[in-house]
Amino acid sequence: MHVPKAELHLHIEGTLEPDLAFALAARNGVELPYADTEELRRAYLFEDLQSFLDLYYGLMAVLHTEADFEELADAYLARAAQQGVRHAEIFFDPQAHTARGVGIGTVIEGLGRALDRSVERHGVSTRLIMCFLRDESAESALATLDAAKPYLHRITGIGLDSAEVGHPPVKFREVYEAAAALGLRRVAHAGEEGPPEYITEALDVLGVERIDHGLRCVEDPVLVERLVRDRVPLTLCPLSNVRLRAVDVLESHPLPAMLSAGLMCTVNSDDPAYFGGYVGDTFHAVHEALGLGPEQLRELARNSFLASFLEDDEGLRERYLAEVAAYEFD
Ligand code: ES4
Ligand code: ZN
Repeated sequence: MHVPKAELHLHIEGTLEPDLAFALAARNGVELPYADTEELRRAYLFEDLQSFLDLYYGLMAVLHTEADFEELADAYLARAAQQGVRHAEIFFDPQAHTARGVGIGTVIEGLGRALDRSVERHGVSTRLIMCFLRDESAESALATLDAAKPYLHRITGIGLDSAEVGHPPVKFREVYEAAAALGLRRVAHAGEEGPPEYITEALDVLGVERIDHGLRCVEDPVLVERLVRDRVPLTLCPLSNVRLRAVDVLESHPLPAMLSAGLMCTVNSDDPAYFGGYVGDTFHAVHEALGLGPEQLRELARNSFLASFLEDDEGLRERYLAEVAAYEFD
């Protein structure tokens, strides 16, 4: 579905398509534990978040050079443009690479090379959000923030991802305070598999401006009331929720009820190479499975630009919003 939209919840490592993974494996002399792309695709039967993460971190072994990261990001931006994405705020996981001996500069400069040419090549504006792995220590997150200091001109904000349960937001209070002092914007995954309390804690303790996922807020009416009142954006990822079994089937996703409740929802693809669709496909899927019509799809698209970190270019935001308003659904 081509309505102009911003993608706000997208892990660049989750855009690694099997074809590119095998090409990079060959180029870098990495042996993958799958015979071919078919066998790899057959491994995409996830039980939960952790079973996905095991495969996701494993496949990253093919990413080594700046050129690899550039190619990964450029391939995503090309696909995103085809799906109506005008603006992308892209997550990356530096610790998943530095733990394998790949320098943080290689990661950021490689991604940065693709992002620098994105407007000209693909018509997609971009921002970069550096995520910390919440199943690693707070000290590791602080060291990562420190290592990123030479590259902060490329980074708009920080996020928190990976295995959620047992790793509450408060664990990262210090690194979020340090990032805020550096002028970085703050988001965090919360309420994907973790309880609604993690959403409250991300807001109160980490000072986040958006909640990534936030799905489980629906279990707490008082929290929903707060999120509605404060217009806290939620970056929902319905196809991810189905694949990782947060919901049984797409038809039972609470998105329509969340919109009706007045929550500021956006829809996003999360890890599109793994979860069966990019964000245009996701818009199409929620239209088909949940019966969302033009009015709601336009609201989702509008929310995506309202929630994006475009404060440094309000003219661009206005242009995007005008495009959404003028779009004709067929
Ligand atoms: C992720 Cl779906 C999801 N949840 C948490 N962390 C992640 N990293 C990549 N995809
Ligand atoms: Zn995510």
